[in-house]
Amino acid sequence: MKGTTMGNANKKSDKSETVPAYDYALFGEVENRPLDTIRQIIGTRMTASWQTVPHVTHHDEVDITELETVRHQKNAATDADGQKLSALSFVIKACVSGLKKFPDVNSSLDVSGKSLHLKHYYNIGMAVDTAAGLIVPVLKNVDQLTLTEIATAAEQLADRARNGKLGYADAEGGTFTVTSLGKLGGTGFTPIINAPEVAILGVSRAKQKPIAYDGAIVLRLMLPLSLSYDHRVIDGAKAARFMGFIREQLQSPEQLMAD
Ligand code: CAO
Repeated sequence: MKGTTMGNANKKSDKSETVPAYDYALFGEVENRPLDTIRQIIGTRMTASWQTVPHVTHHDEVDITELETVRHQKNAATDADGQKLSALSFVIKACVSGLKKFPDVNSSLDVSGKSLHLKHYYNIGMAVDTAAGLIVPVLKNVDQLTLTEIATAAEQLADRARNGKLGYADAEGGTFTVTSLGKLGGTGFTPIINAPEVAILGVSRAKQKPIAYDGAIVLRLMLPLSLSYDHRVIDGAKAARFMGFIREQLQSPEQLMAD
């Protein structure tokens, strides 16, 4: 008798958690397109992360006026065959410095929920928009790379992702992810954490904005950043400190170029 009651309760709960099937053809013509494997994997991973990880997103803006000036100067001085520096390579380098200073952000929660796996390596997942859908290959050991090497590695990895040339190992071992919609626009978004990582940094489009600077209102180039984090592991204050550190790094671009 007890077993039957439990069974019914579970059945009820299953129903309430599922979006009901719908006959869309009742209202007009409908085409049914099967989802390819990548789309199905994206769906499964996103749902798992969204349903199991308590997400919070912290938004901020960084003044990258100086960063873009030094970057363009450096790129103009680089010959045609040389590697140009992308803005994203500065962001990735700043993140690695941040992960070293805030080790919890470079961790994963044990499945028991009772301990953290703190990783002493820095592998940055980079979301790439491809014809097949979103792919997140991983830049390995980024702490051992110069800014120019990060730019080269990111470009090559994105090219391989777009050309369907990635192997399974290319998407493994990430410790933190960066997702940039900068080229496409937007003032901010709430990225879904690439679990079991515990944080992801979203980059939106930099825009000239009037802001108070040295006692005057001036136009500065502001970059919106959005950090989604797993609140089981990272508290809001730590996320704000991590973001503040990233902001300081990006506002000292010469330092990022020198290291
Ligand atoms: N603000 C304004 N313009 C930006 C910008 C930003 N934050 N970031 C890039 N741009 C512009 C610049 O004009 C830049 O050219 P310069 O370097 O010469 O100034 C150009 O876009 C470069 O864009 P890119 O896309 O070729 O290269 P990238 O290094 O910025 O990004 C990659 C590489 C792979 C991250 C990107 O191509 C991509 O695929 N992004 C989509 C990721 C995605 O889908 N995320 C969503 C995940 S959640 O669904």
